[in-house]
Formats: sequence, structure tokens, C-alpha cells
Amino acid sequence: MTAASWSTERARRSLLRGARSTLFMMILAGCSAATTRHTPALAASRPAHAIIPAPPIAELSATERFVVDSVTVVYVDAGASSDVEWIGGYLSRLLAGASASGPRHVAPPDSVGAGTIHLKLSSRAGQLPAEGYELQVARDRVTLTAGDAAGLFHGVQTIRQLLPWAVEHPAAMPRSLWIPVGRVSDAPRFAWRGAMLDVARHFLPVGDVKRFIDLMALYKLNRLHLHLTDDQGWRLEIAARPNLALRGASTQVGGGPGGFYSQAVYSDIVRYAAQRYITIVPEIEMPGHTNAALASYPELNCNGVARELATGTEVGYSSLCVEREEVYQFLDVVVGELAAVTPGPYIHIGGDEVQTLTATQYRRFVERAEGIVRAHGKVPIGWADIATAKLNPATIVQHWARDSMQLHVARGGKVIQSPATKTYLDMKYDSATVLGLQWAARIEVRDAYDWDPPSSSGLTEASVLGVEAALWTETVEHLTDAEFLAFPRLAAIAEVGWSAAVVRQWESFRLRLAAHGPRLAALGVNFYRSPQIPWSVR
Ligand code: TNX
Repeated sequence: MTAASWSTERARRSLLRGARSTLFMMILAGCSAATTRHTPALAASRPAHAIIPAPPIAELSATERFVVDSVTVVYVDAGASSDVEWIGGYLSRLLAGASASGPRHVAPPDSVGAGTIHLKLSSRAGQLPAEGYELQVARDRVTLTAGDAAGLFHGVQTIRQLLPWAVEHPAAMPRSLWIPVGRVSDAPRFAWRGAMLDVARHFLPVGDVKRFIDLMALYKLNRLHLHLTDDQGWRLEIAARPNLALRGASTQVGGGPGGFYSQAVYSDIVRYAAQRYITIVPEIEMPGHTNAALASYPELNCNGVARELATGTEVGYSSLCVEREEVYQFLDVVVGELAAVTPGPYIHIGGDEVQTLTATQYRRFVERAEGIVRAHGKVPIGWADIATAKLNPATIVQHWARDSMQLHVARGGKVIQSPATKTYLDMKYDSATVLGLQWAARIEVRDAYDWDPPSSSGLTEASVLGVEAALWTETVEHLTDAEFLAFPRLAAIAEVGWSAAVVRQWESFRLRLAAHGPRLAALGVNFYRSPQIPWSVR
């Protein structure tokens, strides 16, 4: 044994001595091949799997395989719900083309035999963790069990990541597909694992949003926060206030044509996301960041005069006229229509960067806005600036910079962690990055990965609902720009949100991420080839 491998082995043994549970031993077994004596050093070892986010338990064979071939069939149980049927179809489509005939989605069998991938909801449903799953892979069959449909869907993403990257490549047919024999047992650390897309600064058409949703699903993210309004554009049709779409949506940063989602298109996005177990969290920003609304309706302004449209990137100058009752009537109409087309429980009210109101005016406004959202049956969320108001503890605040989240924690409220220095996907990677801003930080992949949502902010686990990465689009004109800034940092944030702290290790993550290079490339993702990732190690 070399000195290097001995010290790795010694470190491993002392970790194992300290481990309080078998779970921890599995983590070591699952995340690193350094558990074999012949591996010289952890950093150079090939990971036993490349699942992102890392599961707490993954025991996978390096040699034995379940082969996907022309007789492989995806099964769901007789009487399975339409959700489970849909997930079966999703997996079948993923595997289609693996051979000349391809696997089929067949339901309902009474018993499943060899060559099957069986998806089922457990009868112990209530006892399994939400969104978790158990995957058993034998040489002749695969069984995926979950307590809820979301868990089944996430388990399918794990199957996808265990398959060779060619599974992502529709042009690579016929393909040789297989899954390593073994077992994965998995569940998320946090309930909220989100991404935010700012479609206000630059509008993104519906097809781009759907593609972003598909990429989020690969990493088991479950919330898409749509920043629908800002100074430069209003992006959602409001039937009772048509000027918002006619005028407020007509431009964007830099003066381009902008755009908006009709309510039918918005509902289509909501449905598409829901099929992938992603809840849409719509944001109507208020009282600041409202120039597009102020340009559409004169009565929202204190002087009763509609403002000019804005296409620059300065912030803080605009506010609804908080002393006017028309403003609250307007918000009631907007929130009412939005609530009616939003099945998810949340509506985000923004609330950040208001520079033209007194502290008292601001607090009073936030309290009324919170009441309007509640009156329409939704849970309000706001940037943590809103925590200076007397909020209901069930309102959620989103931490981004030096803000007032601690006030909300003190009243027993929950926080979504989006610290700008870690999770702002619009920050440059390094000094050479052309796209993006750098007011908060430059964020390399390791910076996005190496932090802990509660302890980095001095919070307890119980007050953290989860994490969210924000993609502001002042510099993002096209989906390819968005992809470059989001990937691979969004995969890092996904692991921060999903994987237990004891599972997370940068050395393991960078090797697993390296294996995602060809997968992301096969998907056509314009991702950043960070020098921190050994992309050639597979
Ligand atoms: C701050 S974070 C903002 C956004 C900008 C972003 C740019 C927050 C609540 N407000 O309006 O787009 O910085 O990084």
C-alpha cells in the first residue's frame, strides 16, 4: 500500500469508526471507489456512480448489469393512477430506440417477470418519505418503489442517470443501454428545491421555459419561480387589465419586443411543470420594480400620469402609489386572476429594493399585499425585505442578501435560502465570463456547491424550507445564455437542496459532475466547462 493510499484508508477507517449509522457507511461506498484498497487517492478515483444529487444510499455493482434490449418492458400495476401511467410512459419514451422495437409501456400486469422495469407505489405509502424512492436493480429486473408519484418520478431520473449518457441522444439509435445491478435508497433533505427564471428583463418564450423545466427535472428540482413582472416588462395576460399585456409587455431590457404569456399558455406551463413534479411559483413584484405596470395604468401613479416604458437596468426608482385605493383594487384583480390559474399554493409578491417609500409606508403596503394574497387562498412569499412588516408566520420569506430574514425566523417563520453570493446564477463564474453581473460575487461551481443552507446563515434546519437559485436576466437574451449561466451551477444547488450534509463532498461531486458533461452535451445544453471539473475523467 502506498503512503497516499494508506492515509486515505486510515482517514476512511476513522470516518467509519465515527459513523453513527450504516447509512453513513453506504454514503462512502456509494460516492467513492476509494473504499477499495487499490485506489491510490480519492481525488483520482472514478466514482461508483454519477447520480446528482447524491443519494444517501447507493450500492452499485461495477460489473453486473441489467441490460435494456428489445424485450425490456416498463410495467405499472393494474389500476395504477394516471400519474403513475404517465411516469411509465415517460420512462418508455426515454428508452425508446434502445433497440429496433424498443420497450413498450404495458399495463396492467398481475405479475411481472424477467426483462421488466416495474414502477409501483408502495402500500406503505404513508411511511415512506415524501418524494423518496427505493430502486432495486437485479440482472433480470428492475423495481422502483415510492410512497408518492413525485418519488417515482425522481426515481426515474435516477434510472436515467444510471443509464449511459447515450440515452439522452435521440440520434444515437440503436443504443446499448444498461443499468448497474444494485440498490439506491433516496429522499430529499429539503422540501423546497427551486430555480427562479426572470422572464421580465428578457422574455423567454414558452418552449424555452419548458426546456428549462425538463433540465430542472433531471436534477430533482421541484419549484420553478417565475419572476413575471418588473420595470422592463409585464409578462402575464390579466383579462381585466388588458393594457398590462398590450403596453406593459411590449418591451424588455435593451428595447427588444418583449412578450407575454396568455393565461392559456401560462396554464400550459403549469401543467407541463406539474407532470414533472415541479410547482410553478408565480411572482408579481410590488410595490417596487413596477414601471411596466405604472406605464400601463395611470391610476397606479401618485400623479395620475402613466410613466414611459423602461428598457434600462437601474433599480429602486419605481413604486406603486401606496396611498391610493386604486392600487389595492388593481392588486386584488391581478392576484385574483393569477390565483385562479395557479393550482400551486404560493404567490410571490417580490417586495425588494424599494427606495421611494418611507419604512412605515412600505410596511403598511406589505401587510395589505399579504392580506390580498391570503384572501385569494394562497401562501404569500416575498424577498426577505418584507420581514420588517408584521407578517403572518405562515408567510414565507426568501433570503437574498443583507435583508431582514432573522425577523421572520424570530416569529417562527420559514426561509428559502437564495444567498446572492452562492445561488445567483446571473453572477459571472470568473473574471473571464462575458455574460452576467458581479455585484454580489463571482461564483465558480465550487462556490455554488460548498455551503450549507442553515449553518451558512446561522439558522437551524427547521427554519429553512429549502434553497432556490435565481437567474436574473439583465444580460441573458436567449435560452443558450440562460443555460450557460445555469449549468452546471444549478446541478450544484440541486445537490445542496436534496442531499444530506453528510453525503456532500466536493471531491465526489466534481467527479460525478464530470460524468454529466457528455450527458449535458447530448442534451444540447450550452454548459460552462468549468476548469474546476475534470471533464475528461469518466
Ligand atoms: C437584485 S435579488 C435584484 C434583482 C436584480 C438582481 C441582479 C432581488 C430581490 N433583486 O432585481 O435583477 O439583483 O443580480
